[in-house]
Amino acid sequence: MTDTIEGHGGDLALATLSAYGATAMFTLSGGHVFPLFDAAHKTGFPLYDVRHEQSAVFAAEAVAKLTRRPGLAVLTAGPGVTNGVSGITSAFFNAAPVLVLGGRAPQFRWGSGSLQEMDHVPIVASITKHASTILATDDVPSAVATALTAALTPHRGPAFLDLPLEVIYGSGEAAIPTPNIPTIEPDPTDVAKAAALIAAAQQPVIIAGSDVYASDAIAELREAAEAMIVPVFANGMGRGALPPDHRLAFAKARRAALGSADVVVIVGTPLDFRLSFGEFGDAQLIHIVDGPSQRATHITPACSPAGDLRLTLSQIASYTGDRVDHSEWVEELRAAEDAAKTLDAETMLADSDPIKPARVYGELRNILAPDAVTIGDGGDFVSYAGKYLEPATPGSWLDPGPYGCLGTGLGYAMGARVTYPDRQICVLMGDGAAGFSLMDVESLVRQRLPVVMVVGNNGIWGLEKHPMRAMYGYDVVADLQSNLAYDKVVAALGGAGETVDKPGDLAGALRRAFDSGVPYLVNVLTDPADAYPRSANLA
Ligand SMILES: Cc1ncc(C[n+]2csc(CCOP(=O)(O)OP(=O)(O)O)c2C)c(N)n1
Ligand SMILES: [Mg+2]
Repeated sequence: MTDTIEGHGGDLALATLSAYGATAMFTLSGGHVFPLFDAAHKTGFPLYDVRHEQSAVFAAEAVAKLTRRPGLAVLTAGPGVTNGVSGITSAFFNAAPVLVLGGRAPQFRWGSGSLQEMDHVPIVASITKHASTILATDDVPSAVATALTAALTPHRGPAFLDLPLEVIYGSGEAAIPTPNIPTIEPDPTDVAKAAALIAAAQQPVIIAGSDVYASDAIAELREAAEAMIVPVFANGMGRGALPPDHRLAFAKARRAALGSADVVVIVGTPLDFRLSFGEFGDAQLIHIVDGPSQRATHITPACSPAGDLRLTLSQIASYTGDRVDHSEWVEELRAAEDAAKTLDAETMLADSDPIKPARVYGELRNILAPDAVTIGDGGDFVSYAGKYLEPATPGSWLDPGPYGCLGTGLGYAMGARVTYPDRQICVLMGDGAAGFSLMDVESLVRQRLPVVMVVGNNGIWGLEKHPMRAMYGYDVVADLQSNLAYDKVVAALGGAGETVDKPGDLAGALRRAFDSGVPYLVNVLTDPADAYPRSANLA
């Protein structure tokens, strides 16, 4: 415990959040939460506002994912909180340590019909690691510390607290707790078994996911892969874990690798639909997770060490037993990887009319810096981004993850820009997805947060239209207006942009976008007939 401090509920909450490493507050105004604004205003704590509460939570989620520190969203009572529900769920699926503080109607006359009087806690209970109401101002620091500890303890996730009007406006006095986030030690027997299986494998593969970055275990992942000579693929925030030119870094040869692997090691990501639910033929499966709650229940791996990923991976790296030399396997996969890359390089040059999404990424790759943060929000257009962009820095790729919520784009962009004032921030949006958050360009312009938006404008909800046609032979409710000038929407909101309909004009437009220093939208008219080749859509 540190010194006792005095103040209103907002002061006590923010002082605790600062002690736990929070660095920015995202919000949309409401009288129920003014004391939190007052606390920020008095202390110079960075405060950003948005045009829809879901963007505030998405921004907090981006900060949490990028920085591994608490993201903070403050939502006013009732509709403020309910508008944030998709964002909270997204943080839950993505294990992002976000604290959402809600305003709340006064407790002392609960039931009398105060404005926006509703109990938020049951609504968010199933999508948070902790949700409760603070009933006394003196309790604010300990309650915030409890919620943040839950959020920051692996497996991470969001927490929710609401503060009744008299609690947030009332005065109190309490000590600010010292952060103490527990480390979960993996069972050494599980880790030894995993290491022995990898060492004895003929053709092992590692797939590393977001929790490797969230656990700050990138260096340990590399040490383990190098010590065992195992090819590494990555998804989510794990992308870029190994530099693209590393001998063991792979992206394209995944199908070949999983098709003939005898041991598959999945680290820091669930065995969900993105990883064929953990079913890899006859291969033995090792699932390394950051806490027991993440062990799969639908499949039984050969072993599943659960605990701090740094400890698990460094223990695997220091395995002292005999091991098979996997160099030949790595070289075989390298040949498959190179062949796939050559094919992709040709596709990315496509000089077609209308423009193919692949060409957009072919041009973007030449302009993005190695540490650029790229954000995907959309359907097919973003699937192509996943395929063609190669993040070179871990923690620089933000996708919506397994919750797949459209509309994260500008919230994530705000969080990324606030986190990295000097990096390129590039949001890739479908034209459908853009509709969910484009009004927040106004928030970005007003608060001087420049980002580049690239819209793949095919005039359809592509990822739904093509599958529906394939299923029924027709489609409904899958069209948008063609050739809309989304760049002019951005210009009207104080930013800038341009429309591109010829592949040869892409490079110039993208350069102007990054040079502009304002929110800038490159509206690329892409081919509506182009469908991302995918094998499964829903399950
Ligand atoms: C909030 C939300 N609503 C609906 C969906 C279902 N959905 C998934 S992809 C998609 C189409 C996206 O269209 P667009 O952003 O234009 O990208 P495109 O596929 O055309 O490239 C839809 C509607 C979703 N994932 N999230
Ligand atoms: Mg579209």
